[in-house]
Amino acid sequence: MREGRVIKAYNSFFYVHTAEGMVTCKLRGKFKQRRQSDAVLPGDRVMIDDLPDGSGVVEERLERRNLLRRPAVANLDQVILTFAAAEPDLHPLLLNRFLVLAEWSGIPEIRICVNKKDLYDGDIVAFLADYERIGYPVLRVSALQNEGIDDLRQVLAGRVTVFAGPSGVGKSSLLNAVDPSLALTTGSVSDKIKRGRNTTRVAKLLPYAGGYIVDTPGFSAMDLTGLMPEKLAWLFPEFRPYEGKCRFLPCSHSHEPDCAVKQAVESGSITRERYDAYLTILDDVKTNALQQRKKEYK
Ligand SMILES: Nc1nc2c(ncn2[C@@H]2O[C@H](COP(=O)(O)OP(=O)(O)OP(=O)(O)O)[C@@H](O)[C@H]2O)c(=O)[nH]1
Ligand SMILES: [Mg+2]
Ligand SMILES: [Zn+2]
Repeated sequence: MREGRVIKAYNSFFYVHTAEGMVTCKLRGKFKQRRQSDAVLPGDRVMIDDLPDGSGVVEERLERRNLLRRPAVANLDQVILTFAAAEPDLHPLLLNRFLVLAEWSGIPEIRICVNKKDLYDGDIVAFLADYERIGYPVLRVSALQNEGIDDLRQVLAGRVTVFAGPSGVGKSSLLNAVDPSLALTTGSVSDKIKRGRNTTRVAKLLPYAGGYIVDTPGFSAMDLTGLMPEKLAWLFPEFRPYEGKCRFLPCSHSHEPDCAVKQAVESGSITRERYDAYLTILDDVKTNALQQRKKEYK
């Protein structure tokens, strides 16, 4: 047996990248007893057996470090949340939903990348300085003018990175700028709206500089189904120092008096924007949890 990494799943074939090259594999029967759709995913590290015809069989899946659910990709080192300075505009609430999703997925490094710098005069989205202070590095780039692309190459080398963000922000364009041989399909925003679908559809790992890149289809609705409301505050890293310091325990940091998080908002150590995003997302997550329970009750 030898080790490899699944870079793409298509029909019932799994394309496994090994030290000796690419092997097209089928899954061993035992995987089919589980729900096959998530038994083995792109990004999974697997043990394969070679068959005489040059194809292979996936015998084992090694332990997963983390999992992004939509699109499903395992074992990521970092996520680059990509937005545009304009067309489409960057909305803080959307950014915050992506940040929560990335934190929840357990991806160790989270970066923000603002593309289409060329469409924006002056200080590119100054409010992002607040996010840098929290610990999310921000890259300001333009795929069109080839600006900041070297910085991007540097953070991609040797790591498994997923690009996520709304449709039309230029994720595929940026990756083509990083490495033209990737030759990803891009499209104009208006074309996409007309066709009602995204340009990028299946998640696959693209080998790049000793690591891998995953281009994902843009999505606008973040799926936080299954997230427990009481877990949400932990997904805001700058709230963590106040954990356990409120008068009421547990505290949802919304209506309770003597709340350490609310005091931090008053004193300015937590921004109003992040706190408001927290309250909005908390409401959504509570509604989700309630609907989930109703479903189970039926
Ligand atoms: N002005 C400007 N336009 C850009 C830039 N980067 C990409 N675009 C344009 O933005 C549109 C969308 O680009 P894509 O790369 O397809 O966007 P995407 O994020 O991959 O979209 P999905 O695959 O649907 O999620 C295309 O028309 C690109 O030409 C940029 O830096 N500046
Ligand atoms: Mg794309
Ligand atoms: Zn509190």
